[in-house]
Amino acid sequence: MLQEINFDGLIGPTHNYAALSLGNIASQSNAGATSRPREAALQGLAKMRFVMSLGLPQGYLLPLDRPATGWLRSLGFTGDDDAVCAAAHAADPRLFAQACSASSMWTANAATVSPAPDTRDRRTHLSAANLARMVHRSHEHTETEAMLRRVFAHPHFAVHPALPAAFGDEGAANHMRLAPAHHLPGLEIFVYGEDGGRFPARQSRRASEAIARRHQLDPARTLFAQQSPEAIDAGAFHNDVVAVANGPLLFAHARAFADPQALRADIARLMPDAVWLEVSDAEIPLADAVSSYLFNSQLLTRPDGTHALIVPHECQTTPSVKAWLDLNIGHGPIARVHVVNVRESMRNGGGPACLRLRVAAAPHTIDPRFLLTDARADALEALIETHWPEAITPADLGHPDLWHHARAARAALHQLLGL
Ligand code: SUG
Repeated sequence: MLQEINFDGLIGPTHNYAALSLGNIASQSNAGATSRPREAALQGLAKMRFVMSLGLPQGYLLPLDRPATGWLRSLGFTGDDDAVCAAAHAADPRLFAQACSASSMWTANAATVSPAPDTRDRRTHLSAANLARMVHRSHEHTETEAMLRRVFAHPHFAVHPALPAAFGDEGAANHMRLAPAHHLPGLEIFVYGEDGGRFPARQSRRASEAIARRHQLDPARTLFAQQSPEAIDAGAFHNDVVAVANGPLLFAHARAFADPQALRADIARLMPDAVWLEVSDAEIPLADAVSSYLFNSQLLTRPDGTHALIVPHECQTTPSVKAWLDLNIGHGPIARVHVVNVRESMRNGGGPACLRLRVAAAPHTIDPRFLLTDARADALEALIETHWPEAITPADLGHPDLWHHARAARAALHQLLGL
């Protein structure tokens, strides 16, 4: 039986604030701040443990190899790893920061996933995302694809490489699925942006259409909706900053989509039982939705069919959001709210939903090394305590100590997991 399994990104030892993402307000406004990779990784693990405590299987994906010396070599730097890093840092500090980012932690951008009940060949299709619009993320996909092929090696899955870079694709962050339950056929909704605003639109419509074709989706049960340009301008660089779907419920800000009426009508026509829960600008101004990341919460189905919302701590400290939650939770489709602290990730624009790739799968089809147990979470915590740097300042990025630290952390992690 297919179940929801969230694959969270283990937050890597080079997590830092380099202001690499134009259009991502948190990333831009924390430029140069001191990051806390150890705390970040422990916060991420605590969230995974919490979701597991709600009765869901929990998976994880590993941090990518950073500094990305292979990528730097492809850009002409030569020598051993330290020589490559030193030369790149001296020649172009921003480029070097783009090689150091731990941005693969946001696994909602690792791939788009179409579960088996929606696809013609009844396999679950995953397409690695090219993340082509942001330089620091554009080189994630090769290693991500290799990891996906390992985790989802069972013949039940079809893993596809990233699309050509001409068509920006950001993975599950711009994709939603509505279905009566995870194991039943659903409606897949691809949300794309159009350029022309003050920030780049990361997801192109052609990329979304290509993914739908590759995943063998039924065109009659596939929708393409445009992100509202004003949401992108307000900092919703991914649709999942202002909308989230789970089961038959779509929870979104009123200004998330360019034409919400049309989308709502299409959904009602194709899935009359779908529930559209919209929050108006009067209840929560768009700017508060973006700064609190209310819609970047994890929406989970509880055993009784009601929904639980896992919100970042910032929702409690944003008055309009707190008031909305106090008034609405327990009096509508969302029965419960749970608060998690993912502050280190939030400061780079990544909330609870950014940190997870949702896959509907049977746990026995997953490589067990990528599924969390309490014992493995204990072991990972101990490893992080020993090997993850406590703090990284911008100057630290150029220091060989950090590169060595990151390599040692990765080797220890691979050894722990038997990889
Ligand atoms: O791509 N931040 C990520 C945040 C991704 C959030 N994911 C989803 N919404 N699904 C991004 O903008 C910032 C890195 C820096 O500035 O150092 C960063 O990459």
